[in-house]
Amino acid sequence: MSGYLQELRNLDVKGKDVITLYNEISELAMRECTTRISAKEERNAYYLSMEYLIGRSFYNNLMELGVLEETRRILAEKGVDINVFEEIEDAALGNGGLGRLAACFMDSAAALGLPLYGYGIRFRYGLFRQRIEEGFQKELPDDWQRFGDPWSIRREEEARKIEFAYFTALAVPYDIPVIGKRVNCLRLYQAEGCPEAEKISEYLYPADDTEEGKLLRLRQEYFFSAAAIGELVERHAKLYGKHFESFPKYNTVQLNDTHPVLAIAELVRLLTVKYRISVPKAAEIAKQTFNYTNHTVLPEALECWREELVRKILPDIADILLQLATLQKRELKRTALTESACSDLIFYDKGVFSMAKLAVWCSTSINGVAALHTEILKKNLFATAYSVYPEKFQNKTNGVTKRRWLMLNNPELSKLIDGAIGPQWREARADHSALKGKVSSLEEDFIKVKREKRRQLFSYIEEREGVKIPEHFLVFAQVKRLHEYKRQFMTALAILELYELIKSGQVNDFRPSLFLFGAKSAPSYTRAKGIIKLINEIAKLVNNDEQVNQRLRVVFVQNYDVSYAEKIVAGTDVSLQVSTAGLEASGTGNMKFMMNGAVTCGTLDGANIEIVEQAGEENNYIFGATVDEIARISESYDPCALLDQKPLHKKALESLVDGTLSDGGTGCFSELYGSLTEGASWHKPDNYYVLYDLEPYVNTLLDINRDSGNERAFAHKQLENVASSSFFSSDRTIAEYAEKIWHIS
Ligand code: 26Q
Repeated sequence: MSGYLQELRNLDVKGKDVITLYNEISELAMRECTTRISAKEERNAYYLSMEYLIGRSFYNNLMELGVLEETRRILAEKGVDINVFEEIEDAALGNGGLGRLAACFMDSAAALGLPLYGYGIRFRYGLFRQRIEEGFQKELPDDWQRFGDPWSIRREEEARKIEFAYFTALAVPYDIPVIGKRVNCLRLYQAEGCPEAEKISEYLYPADDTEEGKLLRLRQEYFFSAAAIGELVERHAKLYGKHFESFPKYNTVQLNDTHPVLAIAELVRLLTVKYRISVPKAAEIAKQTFNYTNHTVLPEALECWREELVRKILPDIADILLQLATLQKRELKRTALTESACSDLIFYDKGVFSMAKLAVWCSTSINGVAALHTEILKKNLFATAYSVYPEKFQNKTNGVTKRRWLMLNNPELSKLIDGAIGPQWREARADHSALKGKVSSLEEDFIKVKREKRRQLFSYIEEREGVKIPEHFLVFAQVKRLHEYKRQFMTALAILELYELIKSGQVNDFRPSLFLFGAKSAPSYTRAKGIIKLINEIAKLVNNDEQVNQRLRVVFVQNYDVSYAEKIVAGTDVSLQVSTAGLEASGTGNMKFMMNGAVTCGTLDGANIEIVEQAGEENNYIFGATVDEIARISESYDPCALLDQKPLHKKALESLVDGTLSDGGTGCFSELYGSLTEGASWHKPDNYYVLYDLEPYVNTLLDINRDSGNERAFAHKQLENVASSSFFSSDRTIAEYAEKIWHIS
């Protein structure tokens, strides 16, 4: 890196604007990376993902190259504050958890020196930029390349043709180096050639867990899956001739949810059509090549494609899928399975392909993303498949990269850890659990770090949102995509109740608390947008009430993204993870908060269960119905009866429709009201058990508020969480994938 530092020292900064400087420095660093991109190994793992929520590359890459501090110093000498680059770029080529996980995984594999190659789409526009106007979400295009894109290299010479009915798209790779012990490559394809082609990589799908815009989405899925598989097949033919039986020996492919499942059909298509291998043999090769990760059990997120639709734009793929379906049926006939078991397993039925079922049938390994989630897959979603091939099922509890989510975003806490146990914990795979024995002696120092991170967060919020929060406020944060199952609505109702309790004097010694929200809603998800408006109206009510606002505040930040998250997780005291039990596959925000020393206030769902296993229930706040309890009561649950018994709930909910809060004449608050009391054609009233868990939620928030009064004892709990968070490093997760699924080293 001495070349980079020398050139940086020589760099003339005079008269250059931030964007020019950003591009020039990034290019200097890039020169170092590209010369270090590692050659492929004999056996490689490939990660196919529709989404990569990378965030900002600049600081992260300089850190990974080991030159961040030196760059900061050299720039300071030239009169440039390195923080000025924070106004630039935040590549949001993903919606939420699934996309951010892919980015963490790429980082960890490089850090561990493992040959993992990512494939995806280089969307022209990422996830929309969000503005809040009059309390409502407004979506603006995210032109993330407007400052340039110095972190990727266009590889025109490696472009591939992807055939669709009526047109051919050119898939042009853009390679993004992923820096660690080795330099791996994330390859994103851009679609070019004709206007229809260009459309394919124009927009990231802004739907999280919902179905819409089918044709384009199908094109996107096939586009990058086919480009990636085409490349692997061609490379194999070059290196090993036409001996495709050995393909799985050299290639293992991880399907990040069902979005890239057409890769299975494409592999079979190439092997049968181009290399004249029989369908059963090709299917066998596919089965040994692919692995599938499931990220959600919500029925509306399980992708199905009508044959007719597939045929319209991908006729050859439709044929291959039908041949595979025939093969699967024949295969099942030869077993002793009952008819109902067989019909549970078949991926093609009544003219519809189920991508999850195809993935389950055609994969060596199937995994969930937290222990509870994997159990639910085995017991419910894929119960029949589990009874037939139990050996396919594995759990791989998610993780997050400690480089971005601790070392980079929280250097203050990282230094505290260095001081206590030495800096070895920073190495890939190393852990910091030695901190556990030292927690009691670190409380005072930790309180100072938290105070500083909170101050930084508040000053950033003031800059971005124009609201000032007094420094002593305790921070409760719920930041994640907006979805009914995540129950931001329940937090909103809980705040209304706390407001009432404080205002009426029923609760007196309430420590000043801020409820901080950040969330994007899918543009077409009307109810979720209503919840955003509701939170903003509650913020207005509470923050303007002089009687209460010295003890309670509510802020909804605009355009929550990776860079905002880096600041929020560091400055937060209490992490709100309150999904309906059984519905949050894992959660990874919960892990980032834990690593930065927030206690979890949450339900027994997803990875929360493992968080309290690691850090102790006494250091966290668990409440609410469990999966079993919900299963027991679901038939008899009557939210209206409950409302009649609970005047506090009734009052909170009534304020949506009694004139206390205004939805600007849109009717969205009475729609929200109705979702709890009446339901709709597609679900029961209070489908997510908001009212069921509300009372224990409010009580838990009051407990936390009381406990936080003992600052030392509360800091102790927070530090126990930091000390127990090593398990949630994605280095651990990736080491498990490498050993148990990919068999790479
Ligand atoms: C499906 C069909 C049609 C259109 C879109 C979709 C679609 C899009 C995005 C389905 C699912 C997603 C994203 C899912 C997701 O982000 N899941 C999250 O994955 C995280 C990483 O494993 C988990 O931590 C979260 O619990 C899970 O919600």
